[in-house]
Amino acid sequence: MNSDASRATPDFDVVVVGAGMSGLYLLHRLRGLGMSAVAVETGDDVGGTWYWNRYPGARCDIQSLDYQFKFDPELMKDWQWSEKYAAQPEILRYLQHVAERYDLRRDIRFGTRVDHATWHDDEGLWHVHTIPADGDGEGREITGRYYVMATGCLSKPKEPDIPGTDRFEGEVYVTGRWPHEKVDFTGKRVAVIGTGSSGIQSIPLIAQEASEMVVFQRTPNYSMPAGNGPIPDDKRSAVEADPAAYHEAARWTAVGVVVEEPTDRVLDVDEAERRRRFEKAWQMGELLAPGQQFADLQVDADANEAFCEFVREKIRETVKDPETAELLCPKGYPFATKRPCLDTNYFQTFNEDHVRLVDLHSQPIQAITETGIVFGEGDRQERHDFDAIVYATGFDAMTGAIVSVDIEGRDGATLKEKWHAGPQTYLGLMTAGFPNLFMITGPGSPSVLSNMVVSIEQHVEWISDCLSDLREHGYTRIEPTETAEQAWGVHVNDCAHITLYEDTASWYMGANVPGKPRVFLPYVGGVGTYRETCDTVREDGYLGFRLSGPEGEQCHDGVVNRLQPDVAGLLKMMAEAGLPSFDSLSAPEARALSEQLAVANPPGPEVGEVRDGTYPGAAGDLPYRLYRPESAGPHPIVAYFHGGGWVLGSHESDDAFC
Ligand code: NA7
Repeated sequence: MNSDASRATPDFDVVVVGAGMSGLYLLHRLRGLGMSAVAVETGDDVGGTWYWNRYPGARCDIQSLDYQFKFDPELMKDWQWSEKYAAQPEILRYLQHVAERYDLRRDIRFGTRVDHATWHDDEGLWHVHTIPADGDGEGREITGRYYVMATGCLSKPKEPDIPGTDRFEGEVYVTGRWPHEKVDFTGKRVAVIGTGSSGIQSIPLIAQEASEMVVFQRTPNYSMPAGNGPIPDDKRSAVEADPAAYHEAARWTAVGVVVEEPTDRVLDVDEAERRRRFEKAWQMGELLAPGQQFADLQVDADANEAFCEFVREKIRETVKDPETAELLCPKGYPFATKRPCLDTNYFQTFNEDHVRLVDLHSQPIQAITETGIVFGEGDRQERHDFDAIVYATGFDAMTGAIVSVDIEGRDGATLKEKWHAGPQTYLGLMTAGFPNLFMITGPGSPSVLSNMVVSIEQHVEWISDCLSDLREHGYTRIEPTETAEQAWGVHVNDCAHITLYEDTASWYMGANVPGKPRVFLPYVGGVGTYRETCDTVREDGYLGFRLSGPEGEQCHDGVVNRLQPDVAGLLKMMAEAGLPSFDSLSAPEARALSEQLAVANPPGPEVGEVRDGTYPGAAGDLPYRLYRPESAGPHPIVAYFHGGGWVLGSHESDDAFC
């Protein structure tokens, strides 16, 4: 490391990209630490997601009281939310209020885009090149010791991937780049392409104005009624009883919202009880409601399918035309492995005479023309003229906004090249080879699988604490080690492997963008566990990071998460239940405890035959148990060896699994 590094004087301690929630809070924190910072923002005001997504019906789908900053109790006191799920204009007003309350706009360069950013290793500084967002005017360069991408996870709309999009001569709208003035669809023939959250929220409202609407659906989505309205009493009283305790509890939950965490499994309860709970979840109007009824929806395909079928029944009950209802029923992928939605009258909209659903699997779009859309093949080909086309086709999620800026790290390596097969990060916060570059809610962190505000606050606080620590100890550079980064990647994948997520073509997997590598992008281990991990890294002398500065260098290399996630989960549960840890027991005691725990295991599925026997081994007879399916053989054989040595349990304790 070059000791000149710290001596070069940057324009700012920190250059931040983005003035959405992350950028705003980061500016506030850095100011509190006495660090100089500037944020560069393409939009002409603050708000990020809530600045751009102004389409009709845009609103949060985590309850407003949870979807707000908690870092300042005074801020919480002086803002009253009007609805259970606040609409975009209200959330934008809130973020404008935050900007005003903390006088943040003076540190933001609006209407400015970062074009490229280059790390100068000799100076230990980032050179950030900006251009006017409208392309009109000179580029400028800002230098900063630290560079933070606060660019949001769903901020770069997906490039159009339908032939002819630029030919259409009518009105064109993209949900993620909606005009600032109201769009009037009255009396117009409108096409909406895409049925993710943005489509599902906007379709019912656009349909109220349009004379004719055609919805082009590629994948039907699981959506539940939002039940929007005034703030529910139970939520208000839970928060108001002790706001500090409520929000502190949320920070340690799996998703960043205080919810009940059940232990029951779907198929362990009888049909009537299952339906009662599914119905309760449906009526709650919350994305997290199904997971508050049962513990295994995200890990057991049969359990998940039971809930999927319940949702399909609801759709069939709601949509009058059976053919349309069937097309709207999501099939072939588990609930919540694509982002599920909350809606207001989405399925009901298809009962309107002027609304039609086109299933793109049976009638794919052939081309967009000057006047409309040609879809279907052969004798099912149709040509339909429209006055307006709305693209609700989603985003290049989690990595799109980061790699759309040319970021060049040490030795001329670019982030785009480094991430060509998928993002590699340590904790979703930093990436090796790019010193002093931070990401807020980056890939490999809980981000989109959580209440974003809780995750944003956690990242902003970790990064600002880190910068403060570096300053205090005279360090001017920080970078993760290859070892730590690689191990974190393995851990992120290990966690994803025990869920149902990876089998679904979703934007969580990068599958919505042609050519994007199929990698599970967020961290599914949970917000609380992740927070604990980040805290451990810091307390452990920045484990897995290399720090350096004029006074020297420190590298506490290592791996923060060595255990398989399911093993870690079991050990955590045991600790929470007050059980002794295995390493404190003798082998017979540990075996006895293991047998005792196995008693609580539910029975396995019915099989044709279970037979016990013994098999001659070198050291005497070995017991075996044979499970034979009921169907006629010959069957493939799976041998499950319950190993020797220091092994807990036996074939009996793993009976359900076998
Ligand atoms: P999403 O959830 O990515 O939804 C995009 C929708 O557009 C989805 O139904 C896509 O189908 C569809 N799509 C994308 N490209 C095409 C093409 N080429 N042709 C037809 N249909 C297409 O984005 P949203 O903006 O709705 O929501 C993003 C998040 O914002 C949301 O999850 C919440 O977190 C808030 P697909 O499913 O890929 O087959």
